[in-house]
Amino acid sequence: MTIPTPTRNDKFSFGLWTVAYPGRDPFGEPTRGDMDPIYALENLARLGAYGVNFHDDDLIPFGSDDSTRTNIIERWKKGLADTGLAVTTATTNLFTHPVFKDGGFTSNDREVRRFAIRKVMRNIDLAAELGAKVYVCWGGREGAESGAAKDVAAALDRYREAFNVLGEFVHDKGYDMKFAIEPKPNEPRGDILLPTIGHALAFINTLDRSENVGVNPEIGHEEMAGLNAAHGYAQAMWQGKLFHIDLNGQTGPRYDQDFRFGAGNVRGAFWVVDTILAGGYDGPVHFDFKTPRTEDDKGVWVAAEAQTPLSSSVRGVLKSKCTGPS
Ligand SMILES: [Mn+2]
Repeated sequence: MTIPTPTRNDKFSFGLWTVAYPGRDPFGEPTRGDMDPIYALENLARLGAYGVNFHDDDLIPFGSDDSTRTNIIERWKKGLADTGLAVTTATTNLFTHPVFKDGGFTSNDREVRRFAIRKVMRNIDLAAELGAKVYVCWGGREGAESGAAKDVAAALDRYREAFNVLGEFVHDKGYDMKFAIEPKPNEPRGDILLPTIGHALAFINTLDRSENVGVNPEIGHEEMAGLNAAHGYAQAMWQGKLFHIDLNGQTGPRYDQDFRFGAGNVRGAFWVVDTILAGGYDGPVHFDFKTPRTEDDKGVWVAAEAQTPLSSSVRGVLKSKCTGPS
């Protein structure tokens, strides 16, 4: 079987953080230097990628002054124009800075909750300007390690309030943009709120503008909880809520491995591709993985390139066999 060469029509997209990841892990310092974001764009375009996405702080270091921010954004826009890459989604880093140690939207500190919402709004404005149609929200710090550290009902009230405020914001601004919640069961918190696709779907039903909020499931996050990722994707589609996808690899219930797509549970990966194609998903085919801790960026591009064949091949198989519910 010939391995297809990726083209823009395949709609492959990559997080800026996936290739610019310097190889830091909880026990080890970075193994590579920082990567220039424009260099990342050029290489992704060379590999046949369609789009890219980013956390605010991936592009603009936290605390940058306004003129620095403007200069970075102008350079980024030029890089996008030169490479032809689309900005498919954007998201907010509400987890790295110590101010978010107890979460953003659900922090027990009101000042932190307000700051988190403001940080998201600022990046939504940029995302809209760059043409992103989906805004991803991963609540990585919205949780606790101790049973008494967070009143879950109060935290969910606050989580809902944040989405209601942001939903009004997007509506008032007239942006053509939807939200996609990314569930995860744990890590970096001991337990994270909205831990699975099912929890997120139930929560979304309580929002004022629920029609504008869906999910962005990550294969590895579902498999960390021992769940069948394809079944979760299928239910999200069945409810009209699969707004974006994060493809990667995971070997069963353990830490969040973020392997390249196709590594780990390859049969599970096959069934995810089958499910989303049979269900008619036509959004970006997005990879959210961590490249291995190689000593330079050569290995980064090998890993980036290595995951497109599975989704391309399955797509080809499905096209020829015409599968799916009839
Ligand atoms: Mn992950």
